[in-house]
Amino acid sequence: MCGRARYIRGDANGDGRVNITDMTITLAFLFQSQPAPDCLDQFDSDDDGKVDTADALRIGQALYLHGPPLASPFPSAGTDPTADGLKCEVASGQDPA
Ligand SMILES: [Ca+2]
Ligand SMILES: [Ca+2]
Ligand SMILES: [Ca+2]
Repeated sequence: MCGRARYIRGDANGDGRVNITDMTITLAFLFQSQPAPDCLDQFDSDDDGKVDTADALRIGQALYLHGPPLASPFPSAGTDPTADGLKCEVASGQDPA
């Protein structure tokens, strides 16, 4: 089901923090054909329903250039408030809570 899993926006590697590593992982996913994560919404930093280079830049803006914080769910985990085509599923065996 789309949008049901809990995640932190921008937290591409799912370690509970959003930092430069997540920028790197987002770019690696885009340009180095890294496998898609269970939750693509994590990569959608600007919440426009697409994953592209703007999402990696958006993390940098929020963290280092005093840009506005990322859209909800951030900085705490939650569900996507805006419906889009990105899949966000919790891997089997994982508790979404
Ligand atoms: Ca992270
Ligand atoms: Ca985006
Ligand atoms: Ca969304």
